[in-house]
Amino acid sequence: MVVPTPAVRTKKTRAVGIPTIDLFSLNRSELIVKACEEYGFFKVINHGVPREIVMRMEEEGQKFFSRPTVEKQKAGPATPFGYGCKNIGFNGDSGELEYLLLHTNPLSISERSKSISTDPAKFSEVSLECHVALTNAFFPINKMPSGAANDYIEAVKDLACEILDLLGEGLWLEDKTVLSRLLRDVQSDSFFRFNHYPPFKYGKNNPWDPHHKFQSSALGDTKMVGFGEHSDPQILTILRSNDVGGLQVCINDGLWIPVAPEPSDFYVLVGDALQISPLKQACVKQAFTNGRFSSVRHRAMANSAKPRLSMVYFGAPPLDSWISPLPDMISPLRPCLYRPFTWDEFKKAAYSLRLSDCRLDLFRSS
Ligand code: GA4
Repeated sequence: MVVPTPAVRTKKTRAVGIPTIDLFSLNRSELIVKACEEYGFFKVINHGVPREIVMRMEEEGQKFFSRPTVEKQKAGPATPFGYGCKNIGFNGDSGELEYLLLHTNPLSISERSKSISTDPAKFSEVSLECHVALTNAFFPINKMPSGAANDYIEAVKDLACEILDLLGEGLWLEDKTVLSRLLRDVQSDSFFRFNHYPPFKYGKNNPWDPHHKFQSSALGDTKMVGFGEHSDPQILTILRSNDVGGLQVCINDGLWIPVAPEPSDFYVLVGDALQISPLKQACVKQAFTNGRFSSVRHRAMANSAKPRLSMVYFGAPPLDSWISPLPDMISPLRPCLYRPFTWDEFKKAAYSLRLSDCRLDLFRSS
């Protein structure tokens, strides 16, 4: 059952509602495919993630961000993992937020750091030790009930995998689990991000005073950008926020739609890699979307009187996975749009560009 959220009128006076997909509904797989095609974005309800797991994670995040700056900085700077404040990525992007970025698979980091961490300035990776230190900084062992972060990450990973399997069903793929297997792979390069957008207050002594950073939004009024416009490079993003608004998605022709905060539900975002759809070279019969789905451009505004917390899981394949459209998605009417490349290659390109750049254009077939 698709339940549109309150409609927002576009310039063309067409009602636009963000699709809500009930994971108990019988036609959920078709609805997920439709939502991915039309919006690249939807909300899931009846998702099965226990509320206690979500609340415990939120509490841990609140505790972490309410610590003194010097303490939080011990888990930084974000290169890209760790605690970051205002700086996003390596190319000068910034936003009105602080965050904690973690790899969900520390073992895979330790393996990788052996091979590619020789140039940390370019594409830095934290070592396993650093990751453990970081996680402990976030959740000190003696205070943590029982791995709040791990429980949360496992639960949202399962949700992402369920959605990808339903997508596989809706696309009539021969192998419905081809995408979810990439996220479940022990080498999966998935991330978890905790964002904290501090309350918007004016004042000389407020380190977050943004008076010089106002930007005009597409809606015509002035807003402060918490996290600038971008698409996520990964396959699928699962986002949950507290009850404070700020997220906006770009639905069509540059129209930005505010997304209502729904602390009990999750929002799902199609990433760049799903726009093409990845698979390991060894698998030959899976489907690819070859541009059938579009990754959704989104941003977060940070002008609420209350702090906004968002917890975001980015489901990604292992670094050596190949990303290229499969024959099923290619036809004379729909020629192959992208050249094949690995997730590693794509991620490096993403990190060498600015946040709002359209990195997929670099990989279009000529
Ligand atoms: C966007 C999605 C994830 O938050 C992220 C971001 C990453 C970062 O914050 O370090 C990037 C951004 C994101 C895309 C382009 C590059 C890399 C900042 C940036 C300018 C963790 C990711 O994987 O890509």
